[in-house]
Amino acid sequence: MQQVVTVKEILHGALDAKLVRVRGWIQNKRTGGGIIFVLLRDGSGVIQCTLRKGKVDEKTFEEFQSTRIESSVELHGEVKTDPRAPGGREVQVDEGRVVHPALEEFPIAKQFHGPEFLLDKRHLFVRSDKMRSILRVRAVVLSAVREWFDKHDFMEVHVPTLTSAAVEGGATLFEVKYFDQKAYLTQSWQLYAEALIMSVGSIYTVAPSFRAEKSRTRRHLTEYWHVEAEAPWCDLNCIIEVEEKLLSHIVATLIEKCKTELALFEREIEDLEKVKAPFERITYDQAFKMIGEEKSGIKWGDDLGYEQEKLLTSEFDRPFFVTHYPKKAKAFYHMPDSKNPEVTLSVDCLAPEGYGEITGGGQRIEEYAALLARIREEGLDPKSYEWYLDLRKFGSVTHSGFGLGLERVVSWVCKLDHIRDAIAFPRLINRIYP
Ligand code: NSS
Repeated sequence: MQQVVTVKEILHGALDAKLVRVRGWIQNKRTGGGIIFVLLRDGSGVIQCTLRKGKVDEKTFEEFQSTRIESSVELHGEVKTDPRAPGGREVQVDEGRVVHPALEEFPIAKQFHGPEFLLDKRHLFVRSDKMRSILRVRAVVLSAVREWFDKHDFMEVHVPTLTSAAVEGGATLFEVKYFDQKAYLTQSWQLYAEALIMSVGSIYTVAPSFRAEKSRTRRHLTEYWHVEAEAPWCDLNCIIEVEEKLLSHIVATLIEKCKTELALFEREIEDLEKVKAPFERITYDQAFKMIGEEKSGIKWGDDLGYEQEKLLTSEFDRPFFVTHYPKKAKAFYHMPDSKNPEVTLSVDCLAPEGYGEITGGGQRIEEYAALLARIREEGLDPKSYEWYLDLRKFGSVTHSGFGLGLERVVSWVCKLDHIRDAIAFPRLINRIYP
């Protein structure tokens, strides 16, 4: 039997004039003049396959004529160069079979469907060119992340998803019943990471984080993928350098490996070529002035939300850092600036064109007494943070870290209108199906 080859191998390999067997799903189909044109999708790509009356037997021709799109099929034929075919090559079929015919009309047609309909049919919409391209961009971002960290001696480690205390404040905590105790879904690996750097040095993770975000926005999921890093002997400046080098590497990798996908989203390569370390840095104070107090709709000390970041980032054409956020706007563990203790050694990276925050992090409080005081000041229960406080008793050092929201990065590079499309099955305030 002829070995099965992938569409990618046919389109990019030396398979011209060869006999091949392919299998996949009928993405589209049209008939005319005794020929059926099948667009076959197999996961690696899409290729045109032609079934000619006379070249395939009568029964096969009729079977393919009546079968619906998204039926699974297997085809055998010869690879031919044809400039009219998408991708420049087609398979001229001599044998074929329908493996499982689609039992109903595929509900997602070419016509316009509203977002809620497409979310209800997400299990089928993931087959679209758009979703397949996004999933590939995600995968390439993550492989670039791992490549960069491995090369720079950050070790990948994993921590629990079920936790006993908040990292980023109680307002967005998901509570779960843990036998006869209360537990929470993790918001961030950070507190465990701070324990592990004293064992194995610089580290990173790729894991889901959970936020019970109660408002509907274009950039909040309730479950998202979090790339986080933590490093000992590293101050604010050091962690900013890690972030800008990592982000530059991610973008350079996308330019190299995702040209087709980026073109589909009309993301210009020139936009991405500007993303090179070092990135511009501004302080929260400067950002607040740039937006203008009146236009910002917030008071000094408030965190920058979506609206403020939209105003601010429309002035930029590449990512930049905002540093030194007020204590009030940030979680308890951020190190106050010794020059002005009202602000912290914190940093967010903001993507341009209105996208806003893609990373958040900074330098952590080192001293036991200072950390305990901040926990109390925030009205948190020191008992819940006993083990975390313990870390400051046994050889504390200057250390910093950050978290990068994978879907935020994908939304920005793919110019998506809404973060829900940056993940296969989004979890949103009003959606947990399918
Ligand atoms: O809350 S963060 O700003 N920071 C932390 O969780 C730190 N504990 C990370 C650290 O230092 N290890 O979240 C980090 C990033 C933020 O910049 C976003 O890109 C992303 O996580 N993020 C989200 N993405 C999607 N949906 C939601 N709801 C969300 N919340 C944060």
